[in-house]
Amino acid sequence: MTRILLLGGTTEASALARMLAEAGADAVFSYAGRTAKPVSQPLPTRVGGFGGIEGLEAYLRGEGIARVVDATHPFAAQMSINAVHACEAAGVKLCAFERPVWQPEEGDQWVHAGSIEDAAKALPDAPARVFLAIGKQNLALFAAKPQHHYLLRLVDEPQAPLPLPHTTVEIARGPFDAAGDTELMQRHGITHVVAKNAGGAGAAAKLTAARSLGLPVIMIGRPQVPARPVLGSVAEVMAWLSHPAA
Ligand code: 3Y8
Ligand code: NAP
Repeated sequence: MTRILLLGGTTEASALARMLAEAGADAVFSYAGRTAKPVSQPLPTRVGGFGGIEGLEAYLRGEGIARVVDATHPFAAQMSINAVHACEAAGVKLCAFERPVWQPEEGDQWVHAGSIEDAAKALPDAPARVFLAIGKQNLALFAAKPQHHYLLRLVDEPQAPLPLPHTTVEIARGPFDAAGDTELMQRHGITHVVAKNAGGAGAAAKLTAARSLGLPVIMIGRPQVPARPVLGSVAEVMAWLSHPAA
């Protein structure tokens, strides 16, 4: 039986986990341990980093992993980089399970930012009310623009003081819906949205809300990751897993 490591943390990873569990696959689900109580999965689950490329290679060898599916978020670039190198070193086949980038639609007012730093620079100088929907890890980059009021949506209550002086914190895990995000943005008088081009359905609600409210979105492009086979659906990944030569 081919032993599979599923690098998770996204809606796609959870959908694949359900399919693998139903198929009785010998698979392990992996979380980084970023959140206090991650959603439970129908597969044996490990939580926490592996210890860099070497740690992941040792894990692959020690656990007899034959296939790795990288279904992490497109902004989890370090994990994806490590997976490419560790799988190469351990002679394990790897594929990525990734959702396509969001494309602007009729009525969208997107300002493209090449990085999270560029997104902070793209905000106006005059005080604004910004829905900063990028999570918690990169907030310090926006301390360069302290004059704005920031609406933050976080998975867990912040444990440390936030690096921004004017904030409102909304604790929510997602996936989100357009009606809820429209109401949230109206209630807070939002004038700008900052988003990562995550793709997928779980975080797209704020884009629909921004469109209906006629608000600009500063859209952060994805970081570069090394080339590896990329599949776009659970069915394609299941087929890849069942073909020894793939
Ligand atoms: C720990 C697992 C599932 C997966 C659900 C998806 C959808 C809801 C939308 C907004 C944007 C954001 C953030 C977001 C979404 C899904 C998906 C997705 C964005 C959980 C989860 C883990 C994480 C980590 C967390 C990050 C943060 C990013 C919040 C679980 C809920 C902003 C990304 O507090 C922290 O340190 C949070 C860190 C990485 C980005 C950041 O830099 O702060 N996700 N999110 C995973 C692990 O430990 O390995 O707790 O249950 C998973 C999901 N978050 O199973 O249905 O698939 O994208 N997650 C972004 O897209 O911009 C919220 O608010 O609109
Ligand atoms: P990252 O910056 O790419 O990775 C940093 C380190 O975290 C990795 O080197 C690895 O540690 C560990 N790690 C990351 N994902 C892991 C996983 N699934 N299993 C085990 N270890 C993991 O990652 P991140 O952006 O912090 O994302 C962390 C998790 O949140 C991932 O599961 C990702 O799918 C999920 N997520 C991230 C975002 C986002 O915006 N970044 C959005 C939604 C969900 P070692 O080097 O020690 O192995």
